[in-house]
Amino acid sequence: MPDVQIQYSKSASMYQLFFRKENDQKTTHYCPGCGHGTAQKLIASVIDELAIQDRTVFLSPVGCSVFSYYYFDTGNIQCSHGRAPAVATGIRRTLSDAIIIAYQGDGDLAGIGMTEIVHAANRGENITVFFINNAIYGMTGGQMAPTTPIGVKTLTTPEGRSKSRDGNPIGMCELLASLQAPAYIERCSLSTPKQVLRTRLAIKKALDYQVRKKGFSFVEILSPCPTNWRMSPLDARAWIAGELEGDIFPLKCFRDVPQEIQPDSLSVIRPDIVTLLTKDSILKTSYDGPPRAPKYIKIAGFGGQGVLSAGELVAFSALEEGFNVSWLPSYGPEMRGGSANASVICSDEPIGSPVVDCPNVLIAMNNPSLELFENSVTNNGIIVLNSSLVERKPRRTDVKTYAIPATDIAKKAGLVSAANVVMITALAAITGFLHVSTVKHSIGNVLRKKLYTDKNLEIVENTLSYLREKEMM
Ligand SMILES: Cc1ncc(C[n+]2csc(CCOP(=O)(O)OP(=O)(O)O)c2C)c(N)n1
Ligand code: SF4
Repeated sequence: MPDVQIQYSKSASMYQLFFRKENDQKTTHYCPGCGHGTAQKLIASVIDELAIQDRTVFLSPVGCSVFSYYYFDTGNIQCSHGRAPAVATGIRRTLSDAIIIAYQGDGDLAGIGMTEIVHAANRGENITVFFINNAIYGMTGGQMAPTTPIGVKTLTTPEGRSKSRDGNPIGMCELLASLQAPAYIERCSLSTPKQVLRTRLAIKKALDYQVRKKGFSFVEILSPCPTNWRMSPLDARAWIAGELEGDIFPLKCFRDVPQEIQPDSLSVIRPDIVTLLTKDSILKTSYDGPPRAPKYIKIAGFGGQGVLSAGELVAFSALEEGFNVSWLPSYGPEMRGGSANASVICSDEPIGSPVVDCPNVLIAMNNPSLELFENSVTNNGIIVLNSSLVERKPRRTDVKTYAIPATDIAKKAGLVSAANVVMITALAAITGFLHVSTVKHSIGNVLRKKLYTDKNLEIVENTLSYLREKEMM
């Protein structure tokens, strides 16, 4: 027996430790025998081989592979359900050298994301899509997917998928191959070691095409989901070989026609759009005062408190004062009563991302908002809290706190929903970063019900009286 030493090591493109869980940093969250683990291992090893780790951006989908960003030591973006090809397109247009991997399940790609994938393929975007087809919605517990074969029992088809009721399984390779633009389309499988090796070859070819700017590449990987198929890992792989690979999803290369991508379609930042986004062109006014410190503002409360409109009020006012502005709303699934927050950035410089992770201004409209965001405020930041509803003081001692009884002031004037206007007026008056006169002017732009404009203006004056009385301005 020769002296063979087998050394097991992870690809350099995967993190050596996964920081998702404190008590287990070595294993992924995938079930035993899941194809995601195998597919991701193959992708990581090809990234290593092609030496593209530093310029790879891995797009995680919604689905069982939602946590891929804990595993890939590359650029990472977590996309909304089904939207990876659209996100990939955005990155392609701005970073011409990035290697972009959209990794998607069958629910993600062939269900909710069908439009995005078809159009990205039709445009021949120079991106790579790995389509993990396990013929079921894994993450949500085993509902029928667009690719579930006829007769297969799932949570939503307990008697088996029916052709007349549910339609036929969709062959994504066949569908995309009907378009002219794609460069490479292949269907592979993880059923046997031989097929796994073939899959690696396809992954390599797809990424190599992207590196060489040969156009849109798409690899479908038939992948086991033992948990939702209710099979052992071995039986699951045998089922792929016996059932899926046959007539339903034949393994083959559907397209191999490398394209000549025009350099200007790889990165088209349109100068006219960039100019449009700068303050001068929006406002046709110019701010020529001294540089102003940017404001990263988080306004948080419950749905119905006017949190998003408060953000708009700041955004409109800041625009009027010549700032570049972004406004990003975020709300829970409930229209009313759930949590809501708005991120607003006001800056003299162009704004790269509208996300506010570490606000230097927090406006907390209720208790949970203070709990949630207090620790994210930067040193020397500001917390303006609605003391009518927030019951405690901030624990932070390195930030300045202003307690304004916003709900009470608004209620007293007969319009409880205007607590948001109280808070923004206070923010402007206390910090001076916006003129109160501008806020007053913007109220008309933001409030759709003009009826309430006068009442809100009255509330602005009441707020100013309160601040003067308390010597806060
Ligand atoms: C907008 C939206 N709709 C629906 C869901 C619920 N959802 C989460 S994952 C998923 C399907 C996942 O299936 P698939 O893409 O096949 O990935 P898998 O989990 O099998 O890897 C669905 C429908 C959601 N999170 N967001
Ligand atoms: S449910 Fe299925 S797809 Fe999801 S991790 Fe488990 S085996 Fe994989």
